[in-house]
Amino acid sequence: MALSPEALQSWWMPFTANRYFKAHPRLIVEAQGAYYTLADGRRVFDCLSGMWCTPLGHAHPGVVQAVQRQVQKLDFSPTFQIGHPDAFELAARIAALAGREQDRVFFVNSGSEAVDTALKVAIAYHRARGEATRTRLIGRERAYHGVGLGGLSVGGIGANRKMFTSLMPSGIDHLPHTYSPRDMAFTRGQPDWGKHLADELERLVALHDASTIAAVIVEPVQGSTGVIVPPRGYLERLREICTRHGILLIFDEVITGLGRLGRPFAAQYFGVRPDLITFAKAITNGVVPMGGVLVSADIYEAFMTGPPHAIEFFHGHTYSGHPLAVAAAHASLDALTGEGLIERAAALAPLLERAAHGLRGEPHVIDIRNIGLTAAVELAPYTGQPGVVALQVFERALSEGLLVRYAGDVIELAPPFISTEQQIESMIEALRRCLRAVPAA
Ligand code: PXG
Repeated sequence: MALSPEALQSWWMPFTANRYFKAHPRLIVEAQGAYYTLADGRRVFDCLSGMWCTPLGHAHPGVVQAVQRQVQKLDFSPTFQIGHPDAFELAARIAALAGREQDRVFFVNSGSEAVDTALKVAIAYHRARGEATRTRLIGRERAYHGVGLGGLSVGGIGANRKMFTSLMPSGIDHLPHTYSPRDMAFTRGQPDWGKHLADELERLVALHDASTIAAVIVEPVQGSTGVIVPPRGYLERLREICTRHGILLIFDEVITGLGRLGRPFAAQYFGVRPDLITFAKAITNGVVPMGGVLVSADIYEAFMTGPPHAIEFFHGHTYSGHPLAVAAAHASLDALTGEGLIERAAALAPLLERAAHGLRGEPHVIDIRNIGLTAAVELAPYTGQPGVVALQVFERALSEGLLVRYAGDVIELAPPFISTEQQIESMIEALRRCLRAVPAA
């Protein structure tokens, strides 16, 4: 099935080179397990689990049935001043999985909404406690926190930000990113170099004064800018500094949440306890949009003042806690926990590490990074043409039976947790063939 150029005209596609795409369309028509079927009938292995959101693979029978049943039973329920039972149970379940039973969970519909919600909670929390001067937010270079105005502001990707500076709140600052190829290229897991970069937060505290700072937000592993793994001791140090100065620490776990590192949340993997955790994507296996924020109980309690009939937090979305998303999330958690898939991700991680690092020395490759069940292969850009070598690998990969994702000149890999050892090895061998096939310049 091919669509005519006219048929492709109307959809202005997100984060896509629309003109190039419409001249070279690539269409997916079906998905099953770890594979997509393209419009021309080719089957391709899903190297990034959708966009980090389908660890169970596609069309998981438990999730499919749960959504089908739910749409017949309760297709929509308002959630302002009324609720439906399964959403309460889901919130408790997520908190328990995170080892944070006392936490509260605020449901939203995407990672971007989760981030903006977490930032609003942080600012409102300080105000509720009488520290209304704490409004400054600190993000990090190279961070991706979605496309909401809060997430853009704390984000650190210039191309995403530059058009919209007039819309961003003032009072934002950024920590340096932690990627230094000179000091960490080809590291397996966490680099030993770079813990000292957390001390930059002390510098920002000295500059702005702690009394003006509400929160620091970081992705424990920076995902969409190419799997940048935190240096050993770095997240721990950020936690210490935040605690010392009464600053909230937010982990944006939209990518790392629900098992990617082989533990339910990266906070557990690193043994660091942030005050708030955002999640999205894998919570419903990508089947129905959902996101959320885990909020520690003391933060929630700070809002619970005023008369009991008064709304405590003026925030929410029509689709917060949507019944279909809740059903998909319960079924996804049933599969993740019942089928031991988080443990499986942990068990596959060393294999992915070994296989991915086996690409060292292949053409174009200037770095390989990995942690949990994710890895990245960074390629030397063609002179003056950023992104073009990765685009060529991406296109070549489709004919080698792989759907890879690239950002800049980094190939990101995050296979589904249901992958077999054989599939992961084949994915890397196919990628090796692509690297060899793509011309040098
Ligand atoms: N925070 C983080 C850490 C993310 O990675 C978002 C927020 C925004 O989520 P929504 O649901 O609003 O898109 C993200 C999204 C990639 C890739 O190729 C990564 C994302 C989205 C699409 C592609 O790595 N991350």
